[in-house]
Amino acid sequence: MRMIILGPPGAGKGTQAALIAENRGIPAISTGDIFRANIQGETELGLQVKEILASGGYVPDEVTNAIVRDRLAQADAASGFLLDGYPRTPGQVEALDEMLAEQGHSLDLVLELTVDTDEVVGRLLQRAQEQGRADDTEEVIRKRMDIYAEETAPLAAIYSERNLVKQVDGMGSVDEVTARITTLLDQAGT
Ligand code: B4P
Repeated sequence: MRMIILGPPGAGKGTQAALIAENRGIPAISTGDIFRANIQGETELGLQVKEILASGGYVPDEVTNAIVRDRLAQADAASGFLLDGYPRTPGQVEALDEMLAEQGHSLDLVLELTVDTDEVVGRLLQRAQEQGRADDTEEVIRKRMDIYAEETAPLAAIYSERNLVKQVDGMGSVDEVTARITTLLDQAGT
């Protein structure tokens, strides 16, 4: 199973990706987590992207695509994966298509989590209090939402044309959303 989870910042992508991946026995690959781990480890990549993440901007496609290419080449991703937070731009969609074609594979499903704007802002401000992530301030959240609307929201249309998108209501508790996704994946026979 090769899947993508799409949705605005705070929609629950990372939360649900971890749960689904564990349940289906595939790795959840989060570009955001990879960047944050590199920032924490003060690697060359971490130093390169630290300011970008803190400001809510997107890391350049060539950097992000190279990281995903390396990650998908690892053994645990050979029989399936769930990508969380990637692709985020049309250029990344194209790059992912190329990576999959080189491996002789294609995407099976795109899960799109839909959540009200007020709800996502509330969740991220809550996370700011709990975890103090550098990009969870009100100003940066607003910027991330704007960039998402401009750059990433249109990706759903690209994948819809390929009949890959399944929308899931992301409102409600984590367990309620997980139950909806599980039902959908079971129905899709995955
Ligand atoms: P991400 O790590 O992807 O951050 P995100 O969009 O905020 O989603 P996240 O997964 O963390 O939050 P979630 O919705 O699960 O990206 C961070 C940054 O990295 C980007 O801004 C960009 O700079 C860079 N980046 C990453 N990928 C990139 C790419 N492909 N190209 C370029 N740049 C890239 O959860 C949010 C909060 O809600 C959590 O606290 C969670 O506990 C809570 N929550 C989840 N579900 C809930 C529910 N049902 N009810 C209540 N709370 C819930």
